[in-house]
Parts: sequence; C-alpha cells; structure tokens
Amino acid sequence: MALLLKTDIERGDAWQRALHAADPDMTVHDWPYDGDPAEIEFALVWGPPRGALRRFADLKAIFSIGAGIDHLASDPELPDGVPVVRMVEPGLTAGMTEFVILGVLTHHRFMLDYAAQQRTRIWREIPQIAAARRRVGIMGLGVLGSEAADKVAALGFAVAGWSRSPKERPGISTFHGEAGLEPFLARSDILVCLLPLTVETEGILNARTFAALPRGAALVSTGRGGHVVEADLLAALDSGQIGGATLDVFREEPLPPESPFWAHPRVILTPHVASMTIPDSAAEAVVANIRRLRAGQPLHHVVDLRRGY
Ligand code: NDP
Ligand code: OXD
Repeated sequence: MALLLKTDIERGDAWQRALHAADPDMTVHDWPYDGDPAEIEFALVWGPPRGALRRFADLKAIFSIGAGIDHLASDPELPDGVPVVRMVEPGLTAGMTEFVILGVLTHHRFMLDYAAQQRTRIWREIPQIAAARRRVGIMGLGVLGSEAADKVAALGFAVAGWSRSPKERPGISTFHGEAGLEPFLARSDILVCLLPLTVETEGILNARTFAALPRGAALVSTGRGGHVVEADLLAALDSGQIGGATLDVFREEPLPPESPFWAHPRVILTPHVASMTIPDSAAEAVVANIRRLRAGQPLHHVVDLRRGY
C-alpha cells in the first residue's frame, strides 16, 4: 500500500519521518506522483489542485492535513464515494487552545491600548476587570472549540459556546441554532470564531452579528477568512462597536499589502498560524485510522461533505 503526501515544502521531511516512525512498512510518495495510480490507497493532502485526486481509482480515504476540509469540499471533482477524514490530533488542538487563550487575554488585559500607549510614551493604568465578569463566547463547540472553551473557563472567564446542535458541557453556557445566536452574541464581550467554513457559515461575521454584540466587544477570528465580511468588520472597528480584533485568517491569503487590516491600530494579525498540525502526533493519528479501516472498523472523523464539515 502507498500513501500520497501533499504538504508544504517546509514540513515534507518532518511528515516523511513521522509517517515512517508510525508505520515503517508504509510507502509514502511525495506529490506530485507520476507512478502507477493503482498503487495509491490513501491521500494525506492540503489543497490538492481541483480534480487531481480523481486519477487514483483505488483510493480508500482522503485525509486532510488540516482540521478544515473546505480545501477539499470546494473541489467539485473530488472522487465520488471516497471518505474524507478531517485532522483531529492532540498537537493541533493544543495549539489552537493556546492561541485562543492568547487572544482572549490580549483583549481582556487591554494589550492593544497599552501597545498604543507605549508608542506615544503614555503611562496610564486602565482599571482591571475580573475574569469572571468578562464573558467569552465561542462560535463552534467542536473538537477545537470545546477544548478552548474548557481551558478559557478554567482561567475563570464566563464562557458560552454556540453550535448547530444542542450541547451540554459542564461549566459552559450553551446556545445553538439560529434562535440561539442573538442571545449568545448579546452576552459575548470577547467573541471567538472557531466554526468551519460552510455554505451556512460563510459571511457569518457581518454587520448584523457585530451589532448584536455588546458595544466595544473584541473579536478573535481563527476559523476561516470567509466567515468575515471584511468591510463590515472595518466599519465596526472604526465606529468602536468592535473594540479590537485578533485576526488569523483572511478571505485572501496571503493578505494583500494594500489591505487596511495591516495598519489598523485596533487589529493584531497573524498569517494563518493559530494552530498547525504537528506531523509526529498527526502521523500516529492517521496511521491508527488506517489500521482501523484495515481491521474492518469504521474510520474516525469522516466528514459529511453535504453538510460541509
Ligand atoms: P468541528 O467539526 O469539530 O466543529 C465544528 C463546530 O462548528 C461544531 O460544534 C458545529 O456544531 C459548529 N457548526 C458548524 N456549522 C454550524 C452552524 N451553521 N451554526 C452553528 N454551529 C455550527 O471542527 P474543529 O473544531 O475541528 O475545527 C473548526 C475549524 O477551525 C476548522 O474547520 C478550521 O476552519 C478552523 N481551523 C483554523 C486553524 C487556524 O490555524 N486558523 C487551525 C485549525 C482549524 P455541531 O457540534 O452542532 O455539529
Ligand atoms: C486547519 C488549518 O484547518 O490549518 O487545520 O487551518
């Protein structure tokens, strides 16, 4: 059996080593592969060109290198009937939890204001607010959102989560569906977006959403750039309805040099690095899943392509 690997050039060697350590018998071919297509049973990929996986007629599963599968779901020529598996692995989850905590604490502790004061040599204390009085709202209570919610709640924040289906989670207030969105937003001083990008969530961070937040609320956007209506966010930042934003993902990546977000004084931005799949832990997860399939058990973390996540 062989697995076809398509990753960025920087992490290619690390993936090769990690996959070999997880299963020394597995043959791994790097992308692009022009050998016998019938040899390829599994694809482990990020952003394959449209239609490129079709030629592997014996493909048994497509593993996404990332948690998001929008890079695959957007391909109308994906091979029919081949399961698509999203990435769930402890390194990716831990990295996202760190980033969410970083974003929440940045806004909670007024770091944008202090950075502005530093630039102008102003020494001024801003009264601190107890974490219990700061309401954090996490959109998406899946693998990443639920872990982040628990860890932010453990720091003492008042945490709520919003999902599609109803959920119960100790220590977290939960809201769901369209009817739950407004009350969830109304109590979110810091809004974190950890939704997948789907037909339903595209553009969800828009003027209406921002208007439903408490005035001056902060945004931590780490799901996908397609969630954000960028003109609406700029207007909300300029009016003060949104007090500050941590933005990791953008509609166009790399973010074009002319984007107003680069120089916006109320924005901290990072180049889609909130979390990264860690080859060592991820290779073990992928190999364990392949072993399940070989043992006749159902694969874990198969996505519903019609639902989009
Ligand atoms: P999951 O599939 O585990 O969770 C998705 C969550 O979103 C679920 O709780 C789901 O609700 C909820 N959801 C989906 N659609 C809707 C909707 N229409 N209304 C309300 N809730 C909805 O995903 P992960 O937690 O693993 O990952 C989330 C996303 O994070 C990824 O898709 C990716 O885009 C992004 N990401 C970004 C990274 C970065 O570096 N910036 C790194 C990794 C991931 P329900 O539970 O009811 O199904
Ligand atoms: C992911 C990502 O989806 O890196 O994992 O964005």
